[in-house]
Amino acid sequence: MLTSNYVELKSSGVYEIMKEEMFNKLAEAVASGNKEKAAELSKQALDEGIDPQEALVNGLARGMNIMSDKYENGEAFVPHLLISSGAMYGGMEILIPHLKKEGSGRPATGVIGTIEGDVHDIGKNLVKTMLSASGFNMIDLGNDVPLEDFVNAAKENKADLISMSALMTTTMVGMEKVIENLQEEGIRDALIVMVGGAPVSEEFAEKIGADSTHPDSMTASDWATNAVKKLAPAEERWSDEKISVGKVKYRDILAKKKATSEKTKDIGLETAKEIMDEFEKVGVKSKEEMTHIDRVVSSLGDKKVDRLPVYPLACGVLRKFVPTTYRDYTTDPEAFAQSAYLGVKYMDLDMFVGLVDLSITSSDLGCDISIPDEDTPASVGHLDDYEKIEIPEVKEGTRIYELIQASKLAKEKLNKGLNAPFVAFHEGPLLTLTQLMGADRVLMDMKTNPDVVLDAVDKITDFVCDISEKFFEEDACDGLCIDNLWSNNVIMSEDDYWTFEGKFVKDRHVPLFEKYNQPYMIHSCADHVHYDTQIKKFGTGLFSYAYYPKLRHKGSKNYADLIPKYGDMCCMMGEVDPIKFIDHSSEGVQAIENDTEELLKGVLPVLKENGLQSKYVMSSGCEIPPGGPLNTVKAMVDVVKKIGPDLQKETMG
Ligand code: B12
Repeated sequence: MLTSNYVELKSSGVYEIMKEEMFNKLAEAVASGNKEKAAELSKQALDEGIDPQEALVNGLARGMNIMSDKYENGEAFVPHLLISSGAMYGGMEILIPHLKKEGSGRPATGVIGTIEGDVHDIGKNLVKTMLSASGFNMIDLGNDVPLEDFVNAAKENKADLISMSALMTTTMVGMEKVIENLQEEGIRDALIVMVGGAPVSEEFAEKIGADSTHPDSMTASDWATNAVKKLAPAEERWSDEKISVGKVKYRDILAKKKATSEKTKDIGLETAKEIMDEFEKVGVKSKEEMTHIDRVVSSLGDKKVDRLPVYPLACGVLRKFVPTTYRDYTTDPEAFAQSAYLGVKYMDLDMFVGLVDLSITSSDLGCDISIPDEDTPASVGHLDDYEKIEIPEVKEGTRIYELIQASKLAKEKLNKGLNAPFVAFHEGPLLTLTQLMGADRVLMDMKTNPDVVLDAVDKITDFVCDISEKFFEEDACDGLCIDNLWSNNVIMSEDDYWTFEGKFVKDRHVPLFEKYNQPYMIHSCADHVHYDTQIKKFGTGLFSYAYYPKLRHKGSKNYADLIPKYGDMCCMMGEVDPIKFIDHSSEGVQAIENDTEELLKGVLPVLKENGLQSKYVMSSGCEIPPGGPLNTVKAMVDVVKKIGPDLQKETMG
């Protein structure tokens, strides 16, 4: 009966209209993030005889594309995308078994993950969603994925695609190794390799032998969908014969590569040694008019200075002067304090910011942490239930207490030995919560379960306030800087930020700084920061920011925007690209020198035009990669010391 109705309907044209309506409803269910509706409509579509492939592509996936477009235009944010992706998967669960049954062929299979050493997975998850929306069967290996797992998963599943993400310059290199492993195994040509993440450029992708890279998840999935269509059938690509040919094909290339590759050397250690040797020979080159501490304090208050202060955010990388491992830097107060002391001494830095890693507070709240010997610790085992969050006392035995003691030691050493200020550092409430529960989960729960998230932020704000208070009570710092990472347009709207962190900070955290007569200091290395909230509403005294020129059209701001707008109330600190510090060649050093000079020459006149004289700290916008070299860091300091005093006099009189 039903079938005969459809035959009639199909021939009448009404069916086309009905189908179109169904696709619109499916798209709408996904775009509005309604999982139940998406599943219900998918069932209905099947009942009505609509081709599941069409329902997926023209309905569910279209909804996801609508949201992805909105995200790119700044009209939707990551929480919306995550909820829409949940709705899409809800519908897909219903449709997919029928796709297979109806013999629409084996769906293209993709292996996806974030590379070893890297826990950034928000972008990777979006790429996975868009590929799934395009019909790929995605095998998600998660984040911090051991390199061999990509190859093994590709083999096991006779994959058509490998999609790797890296958000850090230090982990990007892992992608090249995966490609080499594929070549070694003879399966490089059996699949397509796509790499991506903020630092990945087209040149880099080409250099490591990937097939492509794309700046966003939508273009990535469009490209991959077309690319897999051009592949030969899987049985052919994955045949023993092809694999043997593949092994031979890449043997010579790999042998050459191995022969020419530099011996693995510790560039941090080498450059530290060079700097120390030079220091022992000549000491600190120039005798300056002001002490570090006077210069920094004067700058914060816009008083007269001999030159602007300079502090590229070199934190963990300074351990190479001791030398000590990253593990010791994070767990042993002596090693931490000595790294700060020797770094400031040998590099003549104007201050030190005590950033250790971003998982200290979540660790004390019960999250499992991995602490590698030579890399930044990361939160790995999240809590399964918000209700389990219990606020510990800030006392001996907690990681944060250890950090307070380490900071106290570093402060004493810097103040007494070098006349330099020590700025302590810890995570803000929302960063603590995302590290504890997982970022995707919290961002999604903000929309689906806001009260639970608000309760958790509320509790954690108490903890964050206790920590700051302890820093002040124990006199463990000259200033305290808070990482308010999530306050930006890449992740959430200014309204959401205000609801889920801003008002807690304003009402409870900022007053504590006022009580101790301390300026509220913020670090956020994200792009498109919500500065009005972060600076105007909080009354912030120092803001350490990164600048992303490529994203200027989307609202990434530099000193020319920031000083006129916020210079009267807040000292800005940025913006030389931290990633550039990794290139220790003479060209790399030259690039840092040029960027520093350009920034200094740009900032000073803008300060002057705005009636200011010194309210800016020359810095790097984010942490200098801890596995990187130190000669580039030194280059930045030396330029400011060399040209800073004359420029200051010329401009300010
Ligand atoms: C959020 C964030 C975090 C969160 C991550 C939470 C999570 N679960 O992902 C947390 C707090 C955990 C974190 C930790 C750290 N971070 Co972080 N972090 C960021 C931040 C602010 C945003 C990243 C993000 O999610 N962007 C939004 C998503 C949607 O964009 P995306 O990832 O770029 O993805 C898009 C595209 O790139 C593309 N894409 C992504 N993958 C792929 C793959 C393929 C194949 C293709 C084609 C395309 C593609 O499509 C996506 C969607 O459109 C960036 C700054 C920035 N703006 O990038 C710093 C940043 C990445 N972090 C940085 C650093 C230094 C760290 C830490 C080392 C800090 C520390 N000292 O502890 C640790 C690293 C720990 C570790 N071992 O990994 C640096 C890295 C610098 C460097 N050396 O290269 C950055 C660049 C900040 C900076 N300016 O310096 N971080």
